[in-house]
Amino acid sequence: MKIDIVSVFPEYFEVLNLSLLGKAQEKGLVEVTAHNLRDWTHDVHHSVDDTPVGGGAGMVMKPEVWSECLDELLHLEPTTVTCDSTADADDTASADAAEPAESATEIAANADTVPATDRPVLIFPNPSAPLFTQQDATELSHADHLLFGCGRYEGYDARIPRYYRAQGVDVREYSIGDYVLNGGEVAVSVMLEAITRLLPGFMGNAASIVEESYTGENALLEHRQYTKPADWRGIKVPDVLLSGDHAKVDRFRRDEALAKTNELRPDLIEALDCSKLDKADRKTLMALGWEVSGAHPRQR
Ligand code: 6GU
Repeated sequence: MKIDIVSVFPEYFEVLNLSLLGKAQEKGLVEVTAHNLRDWTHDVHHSVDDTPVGGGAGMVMKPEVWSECLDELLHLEPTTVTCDSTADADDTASADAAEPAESATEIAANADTVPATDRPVLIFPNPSAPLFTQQDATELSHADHLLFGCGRYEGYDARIPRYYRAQGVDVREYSIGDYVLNGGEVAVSVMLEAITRLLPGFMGNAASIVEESYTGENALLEHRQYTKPADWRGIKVPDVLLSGDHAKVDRFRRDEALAKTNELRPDLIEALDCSKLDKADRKTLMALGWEVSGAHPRQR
């Protein structure tokens, strides 16, 4: 997998040479290059941002600098988009009012499909975008080329993702959570770690991925884990885990995962597919106050 990152702080990504991702680079599983956006500027100040059109606080990253950079990294020739630029281009109040809905659809285009392996995926971290999930990480782990564009300041010109989408690039915008960061760098390192650890050969133990939280169709929070000693400072490991009865251990862990998810993330219980629950799952969920006769569990 080839990974390009564009940022005004490329040094930030030296952290990626450490630990498992560093090893994966040595093994040739991934090739990460961090570029400095300012290398594509032509003015003496190497400026990458400008004041927001329409007024307001902060600065917005300029489309021209980004496009020179992205065209080069994506091997695209500059063109002019003629297709549906009308939604953005005129001054009438009605068209302006219609515009947010349109951009929302464009952002929601994230949700669509598995990336074609031969097509680069261009990813912009954006606190006002859909949340990045384990499913996105899994999808993106199948791509051959990821290109991350880190915005700073108040963000980047909204025409940048639109333009590249119009060029046929698989463009995605993601937020990593409901809080505000100063820029996309931290978000990119979070997404990259989630994506690259799924690459075949990245982790020693592939089974440990399968059993993780948020993985698979019926995602639950993971059960608690213990190691030896069986009694530590007066706190005992649950007896059943010492029993050697694998079926009982599995059931205990599954019930604990259901109970923990019920307590901390009931939204994940509501998303379960009831047809994939076994009899014991249903019994446990019913005891926790869920109705399990429909397509998805419902709180009683
Ligand atoms: Cl992707 N970017 C920034 N700047 N802040 C965020 C974020 C992204 N996700 C959550 N907060």
